Amino acid sequence: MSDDPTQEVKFISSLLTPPDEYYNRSPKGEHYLEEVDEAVVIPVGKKIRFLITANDVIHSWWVPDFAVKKDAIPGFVHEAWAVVEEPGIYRGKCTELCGKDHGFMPIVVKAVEQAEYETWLAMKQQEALQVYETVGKTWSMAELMETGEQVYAQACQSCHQPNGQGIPPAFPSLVGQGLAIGPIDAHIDIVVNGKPGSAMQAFAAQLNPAEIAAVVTYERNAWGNNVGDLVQPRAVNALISSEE
Ligand code: HEC
Ligand SMILES: [Cu+2]
Repeated sequence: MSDDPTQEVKFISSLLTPPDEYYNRSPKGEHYLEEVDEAVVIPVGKKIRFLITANDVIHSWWVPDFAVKKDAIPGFVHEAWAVVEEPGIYRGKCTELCGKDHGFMPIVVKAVEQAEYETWLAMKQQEALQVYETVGKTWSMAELMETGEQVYAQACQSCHQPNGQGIPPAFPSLVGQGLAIGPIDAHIDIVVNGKPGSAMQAFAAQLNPAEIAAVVTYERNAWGNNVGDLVQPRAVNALISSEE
């Protein structure tokens, strides 16, 4: 991101186009499959170095306006550079036939004046600090349950259902059986890492450690599970950091 490592910020840039558009249930928007929730922000007029890799299969990072097209390969770091003169939104996409979701991997780069870049950077650093503080503090059972309920509603109930009973056999019930009342480490692990080869995805990138701790606590104590234990965010954070 820059030659000053203290500027380091982390974010995930995900496809913004709603499924209704690609399943033809609603009209397609102007930037259909070329829009993301978090653009890569860079300053104009500076030589920007991109370091490109992958964590699953081979992709390729292609932004035609920058004349950059580089394979993104697990275990390798490729580099490219560009100087962007004009502020604006630059769109690209994955250009390697990487798998079934290949057509759903847009790249959006937002080039801005240096001052705007610095504002963005300060905002991202502030966000990171907030997560850091939230993760570091000791949470009460009530706080974990409240946040856990929200996280569950947003990220889990589409499969496991609002009452936790799932839709067996496709989506297992979390009530009175299995990991939700079983060993706590294995329970955290399946939420953090998912279950490869099943619809249970890894949530480590999508939820922060506090959200994961809260949703695990919620599952263990909602719907009559009443296991009575709780998970602190810092324990989840330690687990994730030890795996990196
Ligand atoms: C897209 C559907 C889907 C979503 C969303 C989902 N899960 Fe799952 N979940 C599954 C499936 C399928 C399994 C069974 C995996 C297997 O064992 O093959 C599973 C398994 C589990 C298990 C282990 C159950 C057991 O006793 O073996 C837990 C715990 C769990 N999910 C928690 C969550 C939490 C917490 C969330 C939200 C943060 C979540 N899941 C979101 C589909 C989903
Ligand atoms: Cu790809």
